[in-house]
Amino acid sequence: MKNETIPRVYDVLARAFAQEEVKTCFALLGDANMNWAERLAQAGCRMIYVRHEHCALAAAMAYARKQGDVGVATVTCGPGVTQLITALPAAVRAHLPVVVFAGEAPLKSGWYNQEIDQAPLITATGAAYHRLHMVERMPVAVRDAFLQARRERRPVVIGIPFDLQARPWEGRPDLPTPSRALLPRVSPMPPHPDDVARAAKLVAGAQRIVVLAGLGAAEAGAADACRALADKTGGLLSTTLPARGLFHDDPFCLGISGSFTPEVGLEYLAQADLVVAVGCSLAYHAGGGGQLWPKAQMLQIDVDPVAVSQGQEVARHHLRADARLGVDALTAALPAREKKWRSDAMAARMRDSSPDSHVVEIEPGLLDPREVVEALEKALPQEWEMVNSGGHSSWFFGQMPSRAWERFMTIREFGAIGNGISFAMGVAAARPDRTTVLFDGDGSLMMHVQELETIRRHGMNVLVVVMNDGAYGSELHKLRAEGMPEDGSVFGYCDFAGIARGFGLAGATFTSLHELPQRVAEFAASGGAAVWDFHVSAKVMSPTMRRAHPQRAGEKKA
Ligand SMILES: Cc1ncc(C[n+]2csc(CCOP(=O)(O)OP(=O)(O)O)c2C)c(N)n1
Ligand SMILES: [Mg+2]
Repeated sequence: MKNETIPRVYDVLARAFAQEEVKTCFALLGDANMNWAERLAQAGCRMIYVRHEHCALAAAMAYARKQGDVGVATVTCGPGVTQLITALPAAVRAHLPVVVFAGEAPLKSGWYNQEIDQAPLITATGAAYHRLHMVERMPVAVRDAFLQARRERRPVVIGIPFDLQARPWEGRPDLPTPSRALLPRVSPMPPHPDDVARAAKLVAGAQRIVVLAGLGAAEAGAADACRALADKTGGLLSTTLPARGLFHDDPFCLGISGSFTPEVGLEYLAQADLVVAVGCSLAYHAGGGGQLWPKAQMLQIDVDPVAVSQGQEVARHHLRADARLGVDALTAALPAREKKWRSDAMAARMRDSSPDSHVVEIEPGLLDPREVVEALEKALPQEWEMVNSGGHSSWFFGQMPSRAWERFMTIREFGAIGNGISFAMGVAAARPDRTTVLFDGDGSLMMHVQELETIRRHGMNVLVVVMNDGAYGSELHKLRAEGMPEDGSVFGYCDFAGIARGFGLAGATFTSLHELPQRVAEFAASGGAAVWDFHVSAKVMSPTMRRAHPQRAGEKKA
C-alpha cells in the first residue's frame, strides 16, 4: 500500500508551479502528467481539461496574451507532445511566454510504446526544451523555466520522465526563490538625445506622415503619445493587425495597415512620405510586402530596432527607445507646424466609406459576408471580447472599426487555421466575467470543433460566429482564379447549429440579418455558449485576394 505521508516528486513539482502563481492550467491527462496535474489542482489551480493537446497549448497562448503573464499547459509524453507541434511555432513567433509541463517516457524501461525523442521536435519549432532528469534540481529547473519564458517571451517545454515524478522526494523541504522575485526590475528605456535630434530632422522634412503602432506601442502605453505625434505633424494614425483598435475613436486613424487595410486607407498610405513605426517589428504583412507605402521613408521607434525584417529591408532610420518615451521625446523636439494633410473631408471619408465597395451579386438565400460583419459591428456590445481567427473570412471580420484594442485578439504568426476556438477558450478563461465572441471560418472551426464540448463543460461564456461559405474559401478563390477544379476546397454548408446542439450548446442558422439585434439581446441575457452559423456567398473575394488574383472576372467597381 502506498504511504501517502511521503511526498513524491510530483507533489513538490506541483508546489513549485503553485508558487509561480499559476492560477489556470490547460490540460489533457495521461500517465506522464496526471499525478502532477491532480496535485496542482489540489493546490488551488483552476484546471481546464480540453479535448486535444494542441488546444491546451493554443488556449494557454491566448491566456498569456490576455493576462500579460505566463500561460501554462500540460500534456502527457509521446503522443501528447507530438500534438503540440502546430501551436508552438505560433507561440514562438508571437513572442508568447508559455510553460508546458510535459511528461517523458519512464527511464527505467528498456522499451516504452510512447517513447520518442521529444527534444528535437520541440526545438525545431523554436521553443526551448529542458529534460529534467536530476530529481533534486527539478524545483529550481521549474523556476528557471518560468524565468526563461518571461525573459525571452518564448514557450518553454519541460519534460520529466514519469517514473522520476513518482519517486519519494528526498531533496530540500523548501522551494527556491520564485521567478517573480528574481526578475530584473528595469525601467522603460529613454532615447538618446542624438537619436531624437536626427529623428526630429527627418520628421520635420516630411509632409505626409503616418504613425503606425504595433503591439509594442499598445503594451508600452504609447497610444496617446502616438496620437499627439500624429496631431502635431498633421499626420494620420494606423495600426498593425494585432494592435487594431488602438486608435478606434480617433477621426484620423486610417485603420489597419497591411493585408487588412480598408479601401480609403490604402489611398492615404500610398500618399505617405514618412511612416513612423512605433513598437512594431515591421513584419512582412504590416506593409503589404513593401507595396503599401511606395513613397515613404521609414523611421522605426522600438527597443529593438531592425533594418531587415522577414526578408525585406524595412527601415533606414531608427530611434531606440521605449515606445512611449521615444515618441514623447520626438514630439517634444518638433516645432509647431501647419497641418496640411489632415482635413475634415478626409476624416469624413475615413468614417463614412465602406472598407470594400466592390459590387457582387449574391445568390438568393445567402448573405454577403461584408453585410454580416456590418450587422455584427452594430449589434454586438462593445464590452464583449473579440477573437479573430484565420482564413479568408478574417479579412471581413477585421473590419470592425468601432472596437477597441483592449477587447480584440488575433494570433496568426504561423498562418495556421484551426486555432480560433482555442484562443477563444484562453480569452474566456482570462475574462470569465465577460462574453467572448469568436469569429471563425467553417473549415477552421471544423478542425477543432471538439472543443465546443470543453466550452460547455467548463461553463464558458463564448459565442462562436461562423462565416460559413461551405468551403475553404482561401483555397477556393485561388483555385478559381487559376482556373483549376474547386473540388478540394468546396464541402457544402454543414449544419453548425446541429453540431452545437449535439455538444449541448445553443445553435442558430442565419440566412437573414433582421433578427440579429434581438438574438444578441437574448444571448446577452441568457449567457452561456452558442454557435451562430451565417451562410454566406463564396462569391465575395476579399480586396487582398482580388489584388493577388486580378485575373478573376465578374466583379464591377461600384
Ligand atoms: C493548419 C492549416 N492547414 C491548412 C491551411 C491552408 N488554409 C489557409 S486558409 C484555409 C481555408 C480556411 O477555411 P475556412 O476556415 O472555412 O475560412 P475561409 O477561408 O473559408 O473564410 C486553409 C485550408 C492553413 N493555413 N493551416
Ligand atoms: Mg470557409
